[in-house]
Amino acid sequence: MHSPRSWQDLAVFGGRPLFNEPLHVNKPNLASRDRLFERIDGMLARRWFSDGQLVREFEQHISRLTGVRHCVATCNGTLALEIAIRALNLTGEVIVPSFTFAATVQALRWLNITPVFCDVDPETHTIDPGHVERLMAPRTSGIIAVHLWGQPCDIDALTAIAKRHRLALVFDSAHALGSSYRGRPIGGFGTAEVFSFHATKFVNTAEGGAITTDDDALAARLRAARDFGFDADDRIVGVGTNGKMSEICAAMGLTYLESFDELIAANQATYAQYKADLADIKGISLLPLDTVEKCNYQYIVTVVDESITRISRDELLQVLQAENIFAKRYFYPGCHRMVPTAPGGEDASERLSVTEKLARTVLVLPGGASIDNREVQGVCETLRFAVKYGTQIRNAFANCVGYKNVPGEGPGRHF
Ligand code: T4K
Repeated sequence: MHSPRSWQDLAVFGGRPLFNEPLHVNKPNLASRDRLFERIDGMLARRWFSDGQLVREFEQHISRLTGVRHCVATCNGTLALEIAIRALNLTGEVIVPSFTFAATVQALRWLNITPVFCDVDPETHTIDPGHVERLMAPRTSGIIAVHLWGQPCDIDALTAIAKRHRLALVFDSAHALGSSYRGRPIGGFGTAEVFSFHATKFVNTAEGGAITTDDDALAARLRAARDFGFDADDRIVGVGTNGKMSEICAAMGLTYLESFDELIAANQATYAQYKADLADIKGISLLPLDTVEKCNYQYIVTVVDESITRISRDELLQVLQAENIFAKRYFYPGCHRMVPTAPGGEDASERLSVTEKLARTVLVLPGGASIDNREVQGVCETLRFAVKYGTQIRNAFANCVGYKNVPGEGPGRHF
């Protein structure tokens, strides 16, 4: 790793990149290979590859961790959302934040349900309960709230609204395994909660998901729906799909769960180092996390204030990418820009003003347990340097002087 001497040395202007290998957001961390291979050996010996002993063990572990009676593991988080939405008979319109990963909204659209876009809180980036209340309409059948970046929503307010309007309340908890709300683990709130165990999550099954709930009847419907509609007696009891988790995925998940505390501690150390290293960069603020509640610290979320940095989030992203630092502008440009005709998409600048602003300013940096101190330092030094020479870099971009355009994520990739 080397540092540029002048802004013209930045890789975006043709200099040597700071990192030889790409530094990704949430590169998968690693748990014990030996334990994983032991489990895979057992699986091979049993000749049982899908929805078997390891999946049941994984479900029990998640149930214990989240303090709920039922965990229904699935092949990914998006399918888990779809199964939950269908099992809850959601129809018509569902209120959902626009500032979320595409999956939350696409799951609704896949089922021909209209997403009604809600704004988020500027401090926590989670759904604004006051706006939820204002969006209630005769066709509203439910609310899907997202514990974004692992931070719990205002669960009390949302629960009260859902109760008052007799609506299903589903939490998309894809980011929030290991987080807590008022001392209770995320997983046991609302009608159901949905997790993702994608490779980029700190507990991962390569691809995987789960639904947690304390509702026995709902759990039975979810289990049947994930298995072509078959119940435990092999009778078709409803519409179903194939959403089962494979044994090899459960083997991975169980192995990561064994390192749960260490992985969170490593994530927290990464977050702490970013906090220290970013502190003196004016205009780039790290999203503060609740220090009383538990959190998994998986996402390193910053907000760029261009009026201070004099260089925009997108320009910073170009500088970083050229250095092989693949930061991300989650969740640009906001899901409402994907479905402009859905209610809430029109007049977006007024109705979804916080979402619009966050979509323009949020920059997620490489984090997690597999990034080391030196790499964090390199990311922060690059940002510090780019902000220091923000005006020059911006002018050079405008004049296209020696500017090497970086083929990165095209606009719209993240909705
Ligand atoms: N709800 C919410 C709120 C979610 O954020 C998500 C998923 C879901 C629901 C749905 O859950 P799943 O159906 O995915 O289980 C990523 C993830 O693919 C996605 O799971 C996640 N949210 C989202 C926030 O991020 P992308 O579009 O950023 O691209 P991806 O997965 O190709 O790469 C992400 C980064 O990780 C890159 O920087 C490359 C790196 N990477 C990726 C993989 C797969 C690795 O280093 N190794 C890998 O194996 O979506």
